[in-house]
Amino acid sequence: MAEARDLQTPQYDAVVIGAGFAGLYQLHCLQQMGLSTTVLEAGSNVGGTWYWNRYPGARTDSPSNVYQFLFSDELFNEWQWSERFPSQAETERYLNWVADRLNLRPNIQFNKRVRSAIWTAENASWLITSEDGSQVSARFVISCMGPLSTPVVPEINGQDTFAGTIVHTTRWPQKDIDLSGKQVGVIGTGATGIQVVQTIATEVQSLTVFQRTANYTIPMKNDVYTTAAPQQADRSELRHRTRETFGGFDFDLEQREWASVDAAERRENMEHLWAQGNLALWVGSFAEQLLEPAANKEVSEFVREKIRARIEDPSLAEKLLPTDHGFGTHRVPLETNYYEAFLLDHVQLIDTNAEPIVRLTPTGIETTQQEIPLDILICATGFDAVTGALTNIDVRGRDDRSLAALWAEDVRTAMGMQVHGFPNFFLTSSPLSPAGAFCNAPTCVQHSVEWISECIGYVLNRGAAIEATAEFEAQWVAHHDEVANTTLIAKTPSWYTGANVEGKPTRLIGYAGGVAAYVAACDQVRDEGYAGFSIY
Ligand code: NA7
Repeated sequence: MAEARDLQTPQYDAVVIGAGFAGLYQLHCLQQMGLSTTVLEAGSNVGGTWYWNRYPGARTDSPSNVYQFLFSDELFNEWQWSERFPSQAETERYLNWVADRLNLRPNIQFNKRVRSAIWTAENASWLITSEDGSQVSARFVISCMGPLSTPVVPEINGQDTFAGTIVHTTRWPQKDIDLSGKQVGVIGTGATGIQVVQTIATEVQSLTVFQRTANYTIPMKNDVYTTAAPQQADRSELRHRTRETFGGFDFDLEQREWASVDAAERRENMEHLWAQGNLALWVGSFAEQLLEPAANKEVSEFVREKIRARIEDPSLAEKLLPTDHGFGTHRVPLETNYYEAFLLDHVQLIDTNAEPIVRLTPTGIETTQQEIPLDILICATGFDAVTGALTNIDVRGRDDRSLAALWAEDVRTAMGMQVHGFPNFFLTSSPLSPAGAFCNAPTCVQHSVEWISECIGYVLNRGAAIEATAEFEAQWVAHHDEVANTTLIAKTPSWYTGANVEGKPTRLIGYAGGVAAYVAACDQVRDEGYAGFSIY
């Protein structure tokens, strides 16, 4: 039911939800435009993903040259990264520095977890209520809550009886958890679980890793930069370049056709990309790898061979080698000494398919074959990706329609920018855009924020509201599906397809046509006076 608006409710031109990469830049743009704007942030500081994910070993899998803001020469030139793949702490420091440098803090309200956002047609504005009962109203709302912010926490029998600590990686406490000498379990071997395992293995007394699906990985080549090294590159050229590629990085897909290159040369190419120590083998190689079974098989076998070479014990290798999906159909994590962790005597790997978890007991965890004493259970079990942050909020658009109810049936957006029926409500890192899943996040976030800001600027004196039409949304969904269905990713269950959350509708969550094609489509809509959107 709609919450009543108090006459004292502070009114803004715009409310931004979230103060991570997207929210900070969105606030900056709206401030520059002279719009009264407030940011509501659930955390006690800025940083978003890099505020919440402070688990051991958290770092970017994107290189710092592109994992940063590229809209400002000052920010680009004044910040010095210390590593090619910065840690959580450094990335969080960077975002705090940006917030100060751009004087954003006065317009950010912390410890405000939004509970509902209700559209009121009479005054064409949104009423936003936070968990603490406080309210603000605004003409425009921009959701900047990040694609991976709502954790999926497994329900394990007996968990209330467990005397130790259970923690999800994205809720790692600020004061840290002392793991030294502890008996630790980790559930999950995605990008997060891999970072945790490789980082804590030598510190803990015992480590038990519960793996449901083995992943393909690439060894991270993480250079340390000296303080003397300036940012290498022309900022505006890098900004331009990242928007012209498939994945929002500074490298792009191979231009040649897979079948036109002979096997020996393809092998050489894979070795070359492998040696880069980044995600280029995944989203900087032949497109056919993600589209055609034969090409995918070749690269999958190549990566398995690389992993196999590091594990002498054949039974361990068998467990750690992915065989039930193809390379790149799940997010490919970068790793550092991950496989070597399992060679330590106090580290054991449990395949939960062969040996399922039965229950937690006061002192540990019981599988079908053994009882394992535990002090701490770390859940690296992922997220209700891309939609979860919004469906956890009661968002009510025109005619009291509920976004959560709509998306429980069918996840639809108009180019990821809006949802039909939700006027003046904009999305970033959203479903059916590349930003949610298939993009180096800052590239897409900056593009979305700029598009949204321009759109708001356009609407300001032309009408009270802008809303994607049902026809345009249907067109985009059809185009999205057509592209998605050519990929092997859409045919493989993962968080990319919504398969990791029970009951979630199945649709490839990210736009698979590539960042360059997406940016061109958005530009075209803008250039045609926001064709596909109605202003009223
Ligand atoms: P992911 O990639 O969703 O990985 C979650 C992992 O947890 C994955 O291995 C899951 O296995 C596993 N999982 C989830 N629930 C269970 C239960 N109940 N039992 C056993 N194993 C389970 O999340 P991450 O946090 O690692 O990475 C998310 C993104 O963050 C990543 O893509 C980067 O962009 C950064 P499954 O594969 O479902 O069998």
